[in-house]
Amino acid sequence: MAAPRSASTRSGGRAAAPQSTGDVETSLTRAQRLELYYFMRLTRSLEERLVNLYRQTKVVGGLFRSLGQEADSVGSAYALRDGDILSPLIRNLGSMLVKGASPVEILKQYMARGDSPTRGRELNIHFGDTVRGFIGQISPLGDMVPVMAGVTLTFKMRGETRVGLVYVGDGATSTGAFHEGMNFAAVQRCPLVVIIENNGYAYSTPTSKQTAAARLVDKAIGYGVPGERADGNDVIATYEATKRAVVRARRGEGASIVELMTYRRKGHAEHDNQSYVPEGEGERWARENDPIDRYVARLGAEGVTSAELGEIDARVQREIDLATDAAEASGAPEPLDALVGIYAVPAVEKPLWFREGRGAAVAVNERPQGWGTFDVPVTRTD
Ligand SMILES: Cc1ncc(C[n+]2csc(CCOP(=O)(O)OP(=O)(O)O)c2C)c(N)n1
Ligand SMILES: [Mg+2]
Repeated sequence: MAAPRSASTRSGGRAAAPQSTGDVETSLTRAQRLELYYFMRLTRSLEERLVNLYRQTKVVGGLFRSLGQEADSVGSAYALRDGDILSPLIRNLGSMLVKGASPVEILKQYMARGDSPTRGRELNIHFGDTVRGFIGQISPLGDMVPVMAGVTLTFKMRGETRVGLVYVGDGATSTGAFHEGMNFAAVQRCPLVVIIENNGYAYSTPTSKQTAAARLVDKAIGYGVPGERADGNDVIATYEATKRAVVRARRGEGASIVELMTYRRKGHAEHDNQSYVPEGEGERWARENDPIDRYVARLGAEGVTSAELGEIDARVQREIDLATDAAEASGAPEPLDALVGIYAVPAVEKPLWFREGRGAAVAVNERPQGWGTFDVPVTRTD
């Protein structure tokens, strides 16, 4: 049965879910349909703000856009409920917003501020929150599949009805890690939904040049799990396909693959000029298959007025402006922050056996006192 969404995780709360009528509940209330629009618009506008900040050199690190893929992130994450865990990738800002990440923490994180989630110590996209249910991603492609197989095996062993969802790109499906994690999740019947975001490219490599499989969803057959392919630029179709897989997982029916067909309209990151993309391809997708334009047309046909959508747009702009002001006003990290929240305090750790009696190398060579990164007095033993 679909649980009501908690109102606790974000400003304005979450729209209440419809009551389940039994089997797989995929229908959405009007408020929820508007909320999907809000999250897609928020994703796009927040990324546009990040591009402005990037061009002012205020973003630390690269910037990966999900332009044209907002429906796949938002629609799939929306199929989860509180307590479920989602493992995002570089193009899943929308999924993180659905799971409760706020614009201000995202802007602070991208600007590497001292009061950002990782205090400026990690790559801008590498942060998570296990309470709200999105875990920090790591860069090696495919590696989050075995990690999430483990996370969801824990749910199963504890007898919890929680579900995990992991995103992989078309490129990541060709890694060994994807195969091992997928096979493990399948045979252990882990409550895991594996979303393949097929956006046509892995960096500069078109999908047809990195795999001979015509349909990535067909890989599900080899793993012995259900697979479904959906239009990733249709937020409702994405939500419904993911929801079916989530419900199966929650019922104890194990892992599934959902392939979402979409298109990466920008380069791999902001620095990539897409010289390898055939002329006019991106423009055609923008013109004919923009997920937000398509959804606006659909909502219009369902009786949502442009004034209602305009109100949501204005709310999104207000939230992003306030968040930008707060992020700009917060300061750079303090050097000592580098030593907070780590597993060991190097200066007071017992030296490794082969260094015993010789003093820790860090005390001798690597961290002169003048750097000011120690708050613990260092005692030389030699
Ligand atoms: C194992 C591994 N190989 C290569 C890379 C470098 N790399 C980072 S993103 C990327 C392309 C990923 O393509 P895809 O999986 O289709 O995801 P998309 O960027 O299209 O969302 C590559 C090759 C990496 N991070 N990890
Ligand atoms: Mg790709």
